[in-house]
Amino acid sequence: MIDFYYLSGSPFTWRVWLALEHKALKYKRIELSLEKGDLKSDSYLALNPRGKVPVLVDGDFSIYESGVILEYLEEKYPDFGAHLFPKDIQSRTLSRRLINEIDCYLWPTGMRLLMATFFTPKEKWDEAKISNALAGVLAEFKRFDDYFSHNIGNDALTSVEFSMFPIVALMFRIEERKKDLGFSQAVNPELTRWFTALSGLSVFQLTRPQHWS
Ligand SMILES: N[C@@H](CCC(=O)N[C@@H](CS)C(=O)NCC(=O)O)C(=O)O
Repeated sequence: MIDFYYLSGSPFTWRVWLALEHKALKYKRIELSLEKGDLKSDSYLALNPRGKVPVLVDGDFSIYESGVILEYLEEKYPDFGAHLFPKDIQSRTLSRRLINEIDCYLWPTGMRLLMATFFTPKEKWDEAKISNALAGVLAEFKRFDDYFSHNIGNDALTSVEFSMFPIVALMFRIEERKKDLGFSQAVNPELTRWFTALSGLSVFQLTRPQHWS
């Protein structure tokens, strides 16, 4: 049995949940709470000394870092459910590059925008800081124009979609809270088309953070 340590709303845990579902694996989802300090408890730090989610425990093997977890699931369970990476070596390598770009470049810009909005009380919002963070997010998303234009977003789900979707969802969620953010007007319409198409699929609906509804 696989134990999957999860935090609602975390894009890195969301991608692993999507992958577990996509591969139709049996797993137990263990929900952690930041407020209760679950991530910094001794027992959790023994699984991940960085005190971050996600962690996957598969029998006697425990692993953290979501991108590596996706690779592990694909290699350990090649014949379960659907594949998480394309078979062809060039497509697979390009997928890994995209995931690296998401983690190293896109996510840090998204995190800055989250910090300036979601994690700052409304009365302390600094509009200059927010628009600066938004500019960073938009510049990064622009680099993925080609991806959004060529990904039809329904029958070729891979780890790239599972890594990108939670971040895009978070950006739209910020805009729900700050209606004049201007994210949806500024991004490539192909991104919105892609997001709408994926949002309609059952795997994304099933895994949507419960506290978001
Ligand atoms: N590179 C890590 C990032 C994990 C990460 O940053 N997780 C965040 C949630 S999105 C976390 O656990 N934050 C809690 C903390 O830092 O205390 C991965 O891909 O798993």
